Amino acid sequence: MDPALDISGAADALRDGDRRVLARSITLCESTRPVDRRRSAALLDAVIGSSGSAIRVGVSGAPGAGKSTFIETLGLQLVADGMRVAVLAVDPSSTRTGGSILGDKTRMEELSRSSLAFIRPSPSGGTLGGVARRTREAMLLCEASGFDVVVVETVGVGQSEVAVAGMVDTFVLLLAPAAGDELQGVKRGIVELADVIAVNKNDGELASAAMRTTADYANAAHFLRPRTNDWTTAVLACSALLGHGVREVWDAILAHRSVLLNDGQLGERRAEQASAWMWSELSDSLLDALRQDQAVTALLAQLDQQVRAGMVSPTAAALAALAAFRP
Ligand SMILES: Nc1nc2c(ncn2[C@@H]2O[C@H](COP(=O)(O)OP(=O)(O)O)[C@@H](O)[C@H]2O)c(=O)[nH]1
Ligand SMILES: [Mg+2]
Repeated sequence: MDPALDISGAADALRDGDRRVLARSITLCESTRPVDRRRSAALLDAVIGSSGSAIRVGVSGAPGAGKSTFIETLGLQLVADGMRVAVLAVDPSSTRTGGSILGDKTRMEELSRSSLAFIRPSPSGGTLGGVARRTREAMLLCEASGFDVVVVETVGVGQSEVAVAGMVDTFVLLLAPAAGDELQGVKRGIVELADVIAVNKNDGELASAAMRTTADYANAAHFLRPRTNDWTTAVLACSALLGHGVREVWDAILAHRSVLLNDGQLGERRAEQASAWMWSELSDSLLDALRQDQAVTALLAQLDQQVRAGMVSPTAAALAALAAFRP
């Protein structure tokens, strides 16, 4: 816990753009201790009215596709325009490596030196659900402290991409050029989530493969059913390394945003996301409470044995555990 962080003072400091308080507030949100959860909920509640104004962008793609490089190049272009850019990572795999990809200081070094940028790596440890929740909360905190753009980077593990698509306005899928005609190991469902597809590494020896991949996806885009009305998934080639085409990807993000804004789709999307967040928060909290109930956990240990032995059906066991739960 961070007892020195006074909640109403922190809310004011956040709105004044205090970076240290922003970092500490995110740390508070990462804590799973019940007392910290209540404090972070109070803080989020205090700043919710100042949130919501940022352009929320998700960037997904297989490891090595160039997401970090792309976000740094884009971020540098945006801060050069005077925009404030926050970068968050959703990387549940960082539990395995003990450090997140973004945490590696060789990444986004240049962007992190900008006074207009804020880069926050994924917390190590925790489930995807936990990491996703922390990222949503961090996003609100960044917005409250005045960031114009929040970019969320995710690693390519299917589920985290779905989680990120569920918290941003525009979801960008970043692909590396495919060798030959092989379609990449990107699941169709993920491609369908994409509002913008960017084929990266359109440079040097990879340029012709990048152009082929771009053409393949541009063809495929006509058969996709985009999540946004009146929008066809944009497919572009870029080189994050050289900075070519990155501005055009940003323009596509803005074009998608203006379609969303046109007829209230942005508000609808965000309302859906906020509602889904509440329900998942509720089910997580309920499960936590259930697991902390000693009578229930004792009963569940017995039931688990009986379920494994085929003596009790899983359905009956779950109902019995619920019936014993008296919070
Ligand atoms: N040729 C080329 N290499 C790139 C480009 N973007 C990234 N890379 C390289 O691809 C590797 C993975 O990049 P990184 O940004 O860490 O990918 P991430 O895992 O998706 O975040 C690094 O060696 C980068 O230098 C690009 O536009 N062109
Ligand atoms: Mg990365």
